[in-house]
Amino acid sequence: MRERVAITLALSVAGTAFAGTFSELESNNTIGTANSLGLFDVPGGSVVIDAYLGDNDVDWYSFTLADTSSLAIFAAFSAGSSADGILQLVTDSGDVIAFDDDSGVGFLPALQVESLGAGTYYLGMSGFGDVGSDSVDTDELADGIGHSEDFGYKLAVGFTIVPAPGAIALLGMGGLAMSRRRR
Ligand SMILES: [Ca+2]
Ligand SMILES: [Ca+2]
Ligand SMILES: [Ca+2]
Repeated sequence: MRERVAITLALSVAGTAFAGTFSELESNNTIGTANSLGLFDVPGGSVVIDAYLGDNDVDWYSFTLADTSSLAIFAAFSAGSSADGILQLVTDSGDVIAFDDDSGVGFLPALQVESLGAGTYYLGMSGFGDVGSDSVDTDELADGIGHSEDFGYKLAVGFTIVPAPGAIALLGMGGLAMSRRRR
């Protein structure tokens, strides 16, 4: 048992800022007040966000990728059953790069994005009617205005980070450099 705890700790330190559950902290209604999920580095990591979307509420989360990553996000209900959420993925400069409405359970969203470059990104969870798929490639951010959804949700966010070819080469060279240094 004690060994397992030690291994889990080692993995979380190496892989991600958060491992486990993150509880949202209001107010997080703009990208400027987004809840930070931290820095994710090789080999990636995952976090489950525990949150509530109230009337005209929008929940923004930020994360930073140390290297190119693929991202999978899946929303699930924790309270309520017929709720309709939407999800936006936004760059550091406020450009909307992905949107989903209903790819998850019921009317909840899910997103998969390949090859996100290193940098900081923002995830916005809001209610149906706030923004739509036509907000992609624009700066139209979810602001919560215009929806009357009211439900609890969990957002599972997972990253797989593969070092760029140059970085892989450097890792390989690291072993070589160490053996050389021993001479
Ligand atoms: Ca909220
Ligand atoms: Ca909020
Ligand atoms: Ca939806």
